[in-house]
Amino acid sequence: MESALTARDRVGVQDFVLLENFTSEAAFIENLRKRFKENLIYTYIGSVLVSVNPYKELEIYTKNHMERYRGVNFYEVSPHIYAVADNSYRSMRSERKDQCILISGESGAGKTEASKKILQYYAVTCPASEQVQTVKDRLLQSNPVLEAFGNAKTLRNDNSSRFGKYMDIQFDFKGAPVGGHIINYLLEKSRVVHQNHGERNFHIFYQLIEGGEEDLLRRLGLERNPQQYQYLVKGNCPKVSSINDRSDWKVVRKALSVIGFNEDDVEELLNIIASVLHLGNVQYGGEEGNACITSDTQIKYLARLLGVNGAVLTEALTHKKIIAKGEELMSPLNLEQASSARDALSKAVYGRTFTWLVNKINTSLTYKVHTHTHTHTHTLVDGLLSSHFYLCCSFEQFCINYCNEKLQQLFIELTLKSEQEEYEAEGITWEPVQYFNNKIICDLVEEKFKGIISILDEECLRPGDASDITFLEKLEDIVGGHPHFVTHKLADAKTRKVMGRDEFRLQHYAGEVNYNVNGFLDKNNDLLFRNLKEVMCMSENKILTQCFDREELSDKKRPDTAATQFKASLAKLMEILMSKEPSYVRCIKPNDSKQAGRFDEVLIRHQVKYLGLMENLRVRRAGFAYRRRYEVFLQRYKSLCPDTWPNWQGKLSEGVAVLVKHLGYKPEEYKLGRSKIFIRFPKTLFATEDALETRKHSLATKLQAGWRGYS
Ligand code: AOV
Repeated sequence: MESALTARDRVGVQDFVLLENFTSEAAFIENLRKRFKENLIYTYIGSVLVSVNPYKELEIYTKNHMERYRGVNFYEVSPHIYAVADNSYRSMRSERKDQCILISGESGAGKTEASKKILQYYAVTCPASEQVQTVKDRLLQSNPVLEAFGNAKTLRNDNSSRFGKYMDIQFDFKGAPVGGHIINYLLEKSRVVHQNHGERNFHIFYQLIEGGEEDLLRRLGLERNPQQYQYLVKGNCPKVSSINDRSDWKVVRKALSVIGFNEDDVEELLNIIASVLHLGNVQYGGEEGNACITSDTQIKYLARLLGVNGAVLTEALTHKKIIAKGEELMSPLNLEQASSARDALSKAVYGRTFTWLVNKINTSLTYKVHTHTHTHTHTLVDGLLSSHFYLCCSFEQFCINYCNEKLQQLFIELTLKSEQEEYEAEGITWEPVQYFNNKIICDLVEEKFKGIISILDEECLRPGDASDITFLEKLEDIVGGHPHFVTHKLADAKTRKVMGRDEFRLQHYAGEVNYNVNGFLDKNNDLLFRNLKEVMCMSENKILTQCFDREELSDKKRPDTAATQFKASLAKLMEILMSKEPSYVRCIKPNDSKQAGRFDEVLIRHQVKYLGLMENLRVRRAGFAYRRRYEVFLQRYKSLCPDTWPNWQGKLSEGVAVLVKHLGYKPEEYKLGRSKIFIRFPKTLFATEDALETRKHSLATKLQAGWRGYS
């Protein structure tokens, strides 16, 4: 039998708080490596779960595994995503407090998979009536639909979510899931019209083209060849070995019907998807710089599929309506303006349809019976800080990194808060911990009037010569002196070498990121020419009539900019999360080549840093490495003391006191709280674990000897 000591040598510790040298990043990574080699992809930092993507199917998600984690304490079984799901569920039921599970990590680290595992766990283990079964099915089936429309193949992940997602599941008093709600954030709309080399557009386009039935494609005017479509050829990557578009199409079609989409809904939805492809193929030519559409083939399809007038659409795709001296005039667009108007329309149509889709799913998940409910929330905010810091980031990445900065702030605040609360609840003196508060960076981005978003908005609203470069200059004027901000002009000679003149650099909590201001104004404005909006408002497509509201045309007020909308939705998200009890899953990507078994230390060290794991561990270890409820501690170790074995009759806390005294714990090594024992150093606990192992070993030997005696 392997002793506890050698097992620990081989597979590492299952909770980082038990690392002797807990401030050493090298020791942290070594522990992760040992476990990864043994296919132990999960490790705790206290109650935070760290997960390393194995890039291969592991036999750890069976029904048996689910059963093993049901109702079991965190530390009795090896770390697992099911333990987090189960604990969170039980806290919700026993403490009647809303819960949330926050899953973070960079692209391809395993967030989506983690959230699916949690959903599956609930689908299998929670009680179910017939009505509940429908909700469970719909919750599960919402995934393939959202993935078809919101995920795409990127260089970093073949199935990358290109939007942030927050999912809420409501449970009734019996603990059965009875409803759900999804909020989507910041879909990467630019992907609809452009993809980088080696990347694809959203899956649904390829699924439809590869899997769509013959007469469906005929009706939509589509050919079964993605290479025919301008919006699908930019990345030069129509096929992906890990993706089967044809079979995924079937899955999505089925999922749509489970969720409650009728044939009409599906038809209108596909009309839109096909329209976007036709729009992409609208080509411009023209004399004297005025754009005109070279062939009306696409317009004919568009008119039919969108239910709009072809001539009006053609005009809107080549002209801009301006109001001069109270009169409306149509001013022709040049080639470049016309192409960008067309692309803006495609992005708007796709983006709004996606939001419609999410709302439609939400309607199907709406909880209809009014009884007392407890909400259990899962949050997945996708696309954490790019690990390629040297690459220059765009407006979208700026928003995502701002979101990560906020989530990190929440994480630090809540971890510290819960530590502090636990110490107080247990009557143990709290020892304050020093940590980096990233509020200063959040303020730099979001502060009213003086923050980057405000400055950007102001440039977007300013008539005249406002441009991306004037925005950069304004930044230099207003936040130039901020310790976390620098530009080429303001930088020292060394930094200047790695910065372009059209970039600014933010010192995020996790590292430095350069942002190229190119496109910031346009993307933040996110404007659609008025006449294109008018055409869409006239559409007879039932989905588009819900997406383009006529009121938008009469509204004189400018809609909020993209960054301001995002800031508001983030503030709302933070408020929701603050009101719940959080659990955390921190996902790590082991290598950039999506390979099983490869542990790329540089890449991992980087993630450990920007996920703030060392900081997290430091906070968790500030006082005591280990804490357990009295009954759990006593149950596990009572055999080591004759006075507590086999049945301790008195108070639990007294039993534990007797036990640790017998084990020779020194007063500075532990503290007894109201319901838990706190142990300061891992070595104390290891000595006890080893004693337990030795006892089991000698018992087993005795038993064997006895057995032989009888035979
Ligand atoms: P992400 O959600 O974190 O990226 P995913 O959850 O999509 O990453 O994971 C990427 C790929 O890694 C999956 O498609 C699986 O092939 C594999 N994978 C992840 N977790 C596991 C696991 N537990 N077991 C086996 N394979 C796994 V993004 O959505 O890009 O930010 O935007």
